[in-house]
Amino acid sequence: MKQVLHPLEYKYDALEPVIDAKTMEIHHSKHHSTYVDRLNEALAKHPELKMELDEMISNLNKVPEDIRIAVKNNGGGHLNHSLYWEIITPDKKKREFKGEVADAIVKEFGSFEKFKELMIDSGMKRFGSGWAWLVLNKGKLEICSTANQDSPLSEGKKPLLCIDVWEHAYYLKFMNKRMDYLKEIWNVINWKKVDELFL
Ligand code: MN3
Repeated sequence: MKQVLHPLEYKYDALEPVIDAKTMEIHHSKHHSTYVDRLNEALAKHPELKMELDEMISNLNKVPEDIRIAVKNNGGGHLNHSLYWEIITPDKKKREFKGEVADAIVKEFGSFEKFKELMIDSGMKRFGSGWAWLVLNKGKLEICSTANQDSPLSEGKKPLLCIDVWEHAYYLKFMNKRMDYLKEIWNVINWKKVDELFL
């Protein structure tokens, strides 16, 4: 099934000053767009495949071997970025840390501050490119990280929140300071969306 790059629900400069407009523009219109194009090139080789993308990423062994790596990398890239754009927002009302997921986070990790610390640590420890995640693993909240464009779905985990730690996500503004990006992104997290995914 042909995949589509959806436009963002906000303008490229809407997350300034936390994430700069140029980073957003290149990240979405070039990086994300390339994942979608490469994914479609791979899927075109198997028009008989009727699985949804998340189903494919959750069951990579069911994807034809000749396109499996392409689907893992580019399909993962498409899914991961689609979630990333949704869990950040310019809407201040949606940025409030509240809801059932907030209660569950405090219960699981002790406090919001402690949770952030663990997420930042997860992003900092990812060597090279990848993602830091808050996921549900068999109903339990868990922090983890993946390499490249790997998705927690491939490990049977449900993604709730993701932070892109590829350099392309932060380098123009934060340069080599991944830590500063990981500290600032909390100002634009869409907790309303994370709560919806949790429920
Ligand atoms: Mn990215």
